[in-house]
Amino acid sequence: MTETFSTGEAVERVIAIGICRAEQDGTERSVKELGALLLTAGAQCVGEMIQRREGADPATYFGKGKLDELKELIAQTDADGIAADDELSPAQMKNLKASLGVKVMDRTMIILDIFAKHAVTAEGKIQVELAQLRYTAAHLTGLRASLSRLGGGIGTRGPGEQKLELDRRVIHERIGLLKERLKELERHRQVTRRARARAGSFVVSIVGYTNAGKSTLLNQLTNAGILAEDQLFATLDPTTRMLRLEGGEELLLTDTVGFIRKLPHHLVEAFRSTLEEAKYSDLILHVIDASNPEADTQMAVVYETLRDLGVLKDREIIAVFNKWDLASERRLPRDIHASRQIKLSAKTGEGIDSLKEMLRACLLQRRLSFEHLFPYSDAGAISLIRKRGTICREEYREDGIFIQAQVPPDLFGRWN
Ligand SMILES: Nc1nc2c(ncn2[C@@H]2O[C@H](COP(=O)(O)OP(=O)(O)OP(=O)(O)O)[C@@H](O)[C@H]2O)c(=O)[nH]1
Ligand SMILES: [Mg+2]
Repeated sequence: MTETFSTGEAVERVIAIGICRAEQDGTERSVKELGALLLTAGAQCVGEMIQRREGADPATYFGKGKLDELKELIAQTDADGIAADDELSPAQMKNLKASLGVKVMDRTMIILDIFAKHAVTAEGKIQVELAQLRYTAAHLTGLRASLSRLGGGIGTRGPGEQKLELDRRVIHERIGLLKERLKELERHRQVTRRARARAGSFVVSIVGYTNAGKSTLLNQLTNAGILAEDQLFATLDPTTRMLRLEGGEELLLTDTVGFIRKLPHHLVEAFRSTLEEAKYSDLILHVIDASNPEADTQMAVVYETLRDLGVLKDREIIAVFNKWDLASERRLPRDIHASRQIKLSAKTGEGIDSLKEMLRACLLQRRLSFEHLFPYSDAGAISLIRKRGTICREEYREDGIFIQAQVPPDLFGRWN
């Protein structure tokens, strides 16, 4: 993970806490991941604490005894705050603050904070702010009590470092306004999608767990120059680039926001149109960090999210086992949804050519054999076929130009 240097303000010292509800439920890893999220948000994770119990205490999250232990750890590590791995209720926030005397946060607040920091486009910023406002509206009493008097620092920053709004009336007005703006932007996105569909472009979406290497892969394939960093949620806004393959075929590749376990539902809602991008694609590249011991779980999280978004149905998927330069010794998990799989390193470029061949095979599979006699005056049609398909035979006959080609379905329909 990248080291974080603070500018001015002291780096907040936070303890990550979680509840283990059953043996091997992944809590330990999830709390570790929360530590990484804290680091990405600009804080320092100075300790971890997990309690085994059937469920969170509705009043205080941890049970009494564990809470005392936590108090001790706070004193020992000189922590400024705690972050729970589950979304806290307003009552839990209030009570924890009263009992511990430090800032109280949860996983959702940290993720929202990172999203706010990384949002670039107008749409991204609106989506984050909307998610944040909805979260705040649902936790208002808890947040008022649980944040420090000044109300600043991590977990409280909106896009553009704007401070968390805690006035209910202002929040609701703002939600209304942002929803309207977002609708407008979504309309634009639909227009772009329709234009792509009309142009018959072959559209490929890159999806995967955060930090799996999606942006690195798109950069490697298309020299896109997108920010790729050892950070969680480096990318929030969809970026689309064209890739021209060996045979001259073109396809559109889109890289977008990554997934994580417990992705806050307010974020999923606000980012729905961005996350759903994959719904409008012909093919999905599922990028997996094969070097991560958690690859199995991460893969399951990705599929769960895709299913929730209604993306999985009838979609062709290639499993891209990335970071192969670090993982060649590892046993690969099985991606049961993928029809093809490939191992590569987006960083070194090893295996990229094979992926391009695979993409080409998928694209050509969608093509249909086509024969037609074009009048000499219709040179435009032939150049279109050359651009979008592959011409296998071209004969200049007395009555016109005879073409035999492999073409995408929409061109096939045009002259048949
Ligand atoms: N060793 C190695 N590192 C890689 C490889 N691919 C990506 N990385 C590194 O993994 C980190 C994350 O890469 P990104 O491309 O930003 O990942 P992402 O999936 O776009 O992440 P988010 O946008 O945060 O969801 C970066 O530090 C990359 O340099 C690879 O094949 N091998
Ligand atoms: Mg990225």
